[in-house]
Amino acid sequence: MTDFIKQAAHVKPSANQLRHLKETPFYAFVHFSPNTFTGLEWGTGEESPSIFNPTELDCDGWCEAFVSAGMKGVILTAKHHDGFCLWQSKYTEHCMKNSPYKNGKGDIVKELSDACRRHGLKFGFYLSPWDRNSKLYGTDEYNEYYKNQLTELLTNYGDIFHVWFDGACGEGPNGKKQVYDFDGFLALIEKYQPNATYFNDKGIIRWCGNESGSTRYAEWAVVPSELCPLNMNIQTGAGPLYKKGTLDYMYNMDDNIGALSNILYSKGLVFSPAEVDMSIRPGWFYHEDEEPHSLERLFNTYIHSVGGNTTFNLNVPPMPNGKLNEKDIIRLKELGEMIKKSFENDLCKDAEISYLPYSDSETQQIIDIEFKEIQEVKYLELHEKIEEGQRIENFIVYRLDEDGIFQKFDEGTTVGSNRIMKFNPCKTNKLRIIITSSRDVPILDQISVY
Ligand code: FUL
Repeated sequence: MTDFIKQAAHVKPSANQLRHLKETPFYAFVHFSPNTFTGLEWGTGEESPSIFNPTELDCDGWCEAFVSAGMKGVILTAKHHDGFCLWQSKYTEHCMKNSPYKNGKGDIVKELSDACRRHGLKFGFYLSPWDRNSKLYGTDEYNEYYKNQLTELLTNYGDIFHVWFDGACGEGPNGKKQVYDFDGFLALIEKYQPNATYFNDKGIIRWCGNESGSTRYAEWAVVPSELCPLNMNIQTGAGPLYKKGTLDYMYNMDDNIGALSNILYSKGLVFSPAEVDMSIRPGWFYHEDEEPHSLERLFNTYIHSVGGNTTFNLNVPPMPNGKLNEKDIIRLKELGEMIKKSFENDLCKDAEISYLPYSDSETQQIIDIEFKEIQEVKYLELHEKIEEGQRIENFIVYRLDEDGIFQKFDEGTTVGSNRIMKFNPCKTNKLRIIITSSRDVPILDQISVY
């Protein structure tokens, strides 16, 4: 048993996963397609390309708004379930070739990827495997069609940081469903963009299980391999073990996905961090009658995702004219300012930090943070040295009160790549963190207090 726990503590991220967690904790999703013009969320595939005409397309404006929120990348729906391609695909007429935009010569993927580079943002794309337009859908030829499109996107638009595979698999125009050749799709990413991560509901970057920004009470990046068979293929070469349906409860609902009780009887472990995806408005696509979510909701989601050992993919849908709505632009700016203001003054810069043993076990530890004078503390931010694996299971936070007694005032579970604790603000000159349980010697490479 102790060997198993130690093994779990040493399951490590790949270089791509590490880069993803560190360099792009927060990025934008952009849902843009004929749905933007019809008001649907799932297009039928029968929409005429002539309706897609964003006459005032402003990709630079999108990027400025994303940068103002502190985002580091953008994922564009290059093709949603309706099958319409936002670039000049050689393999279908259901694409920009037949849109009035720039007289059929437009390429939104190019315009956005170029704008991203101008604004220092990484670029990635969503390519829906489910295609309600392609007549090939439901046959082996569809997989070839999809691979051809994937190749176009992987080879014509510079570096791609993240590829987003939607798990949806509905019926195509001929009523058939498709068996996706995921191994073939992933081989193309390995070949053309070996530094890219990919999102799949059971992949290298795993779905958090909901689309509302809810996060888990404890988020482990080390989870049973049965949950993430694609990841296991890449890391160990073993065959998929997942049988659809068997693990859905744990995958979608379990609040403590990587807890010992959940991993102990697994068939192996993989490193597979979660991504939280939600939209700034109720819909994924723009609808005139919808409003952006409150700043408070977005900020809290940021704290619980970026500060909860996951990445945050926040969708901001452009309007039919190709611009972002002014209310969304303002909300993004407010969010960026709130993040900046909350985390700009790290009180640890002038503090003394000391590490003491808590017990005979080196997996338990006391960390004392002593400030030069009494400070109001609002947030604690911890980063495990995640390249060595995820270890911390539980910790407690105390503050020294006016009588010189340590009072417990918060507690946490997992830390992982980043854990932000939001406190009821309190005044103290000393904080004590006790790591009460860790799967191996805890290694923190950043401690900040704000
Ligand atoms: C889902 C899709 O069906 C939605 O339309 C949206 O794209 C969301 C991000 O993923 O599976």
